[in-house]
Amino acid sequence: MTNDSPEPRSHRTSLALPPVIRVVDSHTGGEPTRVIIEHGPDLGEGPLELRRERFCSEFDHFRRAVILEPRGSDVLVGALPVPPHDPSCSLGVIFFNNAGYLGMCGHGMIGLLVTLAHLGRIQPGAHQVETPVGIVRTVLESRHQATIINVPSYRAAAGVTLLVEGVGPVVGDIAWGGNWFFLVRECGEPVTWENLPRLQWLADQIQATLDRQGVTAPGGQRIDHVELFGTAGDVDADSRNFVRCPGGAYDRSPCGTGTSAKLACLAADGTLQPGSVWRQASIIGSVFSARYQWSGDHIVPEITGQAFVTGEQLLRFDPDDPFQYGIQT
Ligand code: PYC
Repeated sequence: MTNDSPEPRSHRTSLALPPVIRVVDSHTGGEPTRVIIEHGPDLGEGPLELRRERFCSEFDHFRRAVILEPRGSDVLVGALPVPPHDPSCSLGVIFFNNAGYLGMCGHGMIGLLVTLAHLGRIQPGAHQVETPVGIVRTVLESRHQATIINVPSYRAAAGVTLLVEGVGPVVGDIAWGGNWFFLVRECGEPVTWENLPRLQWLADQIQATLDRQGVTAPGGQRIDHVELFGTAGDVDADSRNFVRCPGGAYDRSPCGTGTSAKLACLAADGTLQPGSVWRQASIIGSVFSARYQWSGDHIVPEITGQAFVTGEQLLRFDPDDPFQYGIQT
């Protein structure tokens, strides 16, 4: 380092990374997924929630190396396929991003299926996939299209008022769709591409307020996704959303788990009947088609979307590279 160079935001550790990791990248409605194909960490056996904890406690350097810049980005979601614990499943998967680990990931699941089909590892038809938050039934419908029958989803609280600094009262619902969401139906802002900076700012403020005021989901779990809704505008859809993900980036897709949480709210309000189609547009105009069925006091959401493979590569990790573990933010 020269005197005028800042301390690099590198991660100082002696933890080992393989020299190369093979990945396939795709996007689902604009939101990228990176599937680890070879040389991922060996998380051993056992329930997926325990293997996710092991990923976090023993291999978090792997997550950072694969997801953070310069090899990845804040928008990217990683998918590590693992052997299932539940014998009814053909596959398990753990999703991760720039901030940590996800319960489920709807766009990521569609990306995973399309990627595995691209590699010739699965054929069109039904595939049952285990995640740390439950089993997701899936149907690969074509080379690019899949439907996921998500984990049971529900609304935990309706009409929660947050006093957001610089904004005032913001009313939202708290719902589970495989991750926890704070959903704001009337956010007082146009939910349009042109208004992106303002939506990002508002969602940041809402997330900060949830954290500061200790507003949590049942059991004290952190609500780490914020979802703002508006009219669909010129897109053929019922609604358009802006979804802030846990690491601060916004979801380019309509967010599979966020759409599941939305369906749970619509079902609880009685404004969407079981089996009726809800078309959810994202802030960039991509659309998921969704419906639900009741199962006791939860709903079972069904989300259909399209994904496309964008690249296949070997990520390289050189021990001499100060940024082999990613640029720390
Ligand atoms: O599609 O469920 C989803 C998702 C979660 C975070 C990013 N995408």
